Amino acid sequence: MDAADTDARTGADARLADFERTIERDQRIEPRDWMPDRYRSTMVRQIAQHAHSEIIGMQPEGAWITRAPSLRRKAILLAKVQDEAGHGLYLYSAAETLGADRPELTARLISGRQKYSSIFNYPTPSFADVGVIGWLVDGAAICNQVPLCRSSYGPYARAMIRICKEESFHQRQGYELLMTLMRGTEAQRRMVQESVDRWWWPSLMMFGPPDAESTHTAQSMAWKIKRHTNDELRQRFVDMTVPQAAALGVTLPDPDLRWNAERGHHDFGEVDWSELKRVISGDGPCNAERIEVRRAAHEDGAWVREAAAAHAAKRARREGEAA
Ligand code: BYC
Repeated sequence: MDAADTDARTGADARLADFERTIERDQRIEPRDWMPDRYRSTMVRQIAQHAHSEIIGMQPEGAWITRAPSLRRKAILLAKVQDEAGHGLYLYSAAETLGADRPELTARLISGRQKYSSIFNYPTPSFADVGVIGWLVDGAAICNQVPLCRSSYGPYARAMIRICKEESFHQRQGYELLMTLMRGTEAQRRMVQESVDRWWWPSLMMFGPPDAESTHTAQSMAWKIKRHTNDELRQRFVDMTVPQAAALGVTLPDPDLRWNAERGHHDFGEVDWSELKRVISGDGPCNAERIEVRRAAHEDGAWVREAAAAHAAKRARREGEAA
């Protein structure tokens, strides 16, 4: 090995040591810092999947905007769905700081090469679903995302702070809608219960496969991208939700759900992991429809992208002439 090789090796070792020290001290990795290729690709994978989830997640509730039962409910729902679009854009920007190309990420979503959350592949046949998504789905998202505010990649962690604040508001609006329905007629109470029955198990699946089957958790915990395992967060969500269900007066559809004083947590039944696998692999109730809507929206928006690019080129030409 000659002197140049030795220098290069020392430089690479020093960069890795720097990176590891930053993680160890709970400091943030920033876009211009050196990072291992696998850290970068893991971050792009997780942030892209998260961004796609926000954008696809606009569809199930968006379907109710034109049918919301009052002007007030319509305005609230419209604002919520717009927030999800904002979260998606924020997250795509965070992925761009890692060198990801946004059109390429969209192409990967549409062609099924990149995932989005399983939860958005379920239908929303009743207006109670709007409330239950706010309560359970946004509740699960908060449980998962609050620890991500301390994630080791700076732009992602900072994006998560604002996103979590908005998600908390979303969760409260869902709960408030459900409280209103539960104070209503017998038919409205039945509608809420029927919706809870459909969304409970898919909400538990949002946290990902059980720890023993999770491919990325160990490495992502070591890099402090994830601060808790999938099963830890799932348990936290169950513990948090049980008293809320009791206050609402709904039953969670799990005969095995009970307080375990010894563990200090609720025990709960086994999630149907084969269903999660099926939905993730594209065979859920609405996968094809969700992607088709996204593909059509992307094609319909082509003229906007072309116009923006033409405008930017014209401006650059003018500035070039003026210089
Ligand atoms: N659905 O090794 P694992 C929202 C994939 S949006 C689909 O445990 P990881 C909201 C996983 O990607 C909710 N895929 O992975 C928006 C991996 O596949 P690849 C989205 C899933 O990354 C609008 C494989 O399975 N939230 O909040 O360590 C309205 C193995 O899993 C799912 C986020 O994205 C799933 N449920 O942990 C309301 C949060 N679970 O990539 C709400 C950020 C797992 O190897 N993401 N997979 O092909 C995370 O915290 C983590 O990525 C996960 C998975 C906990 C989701």
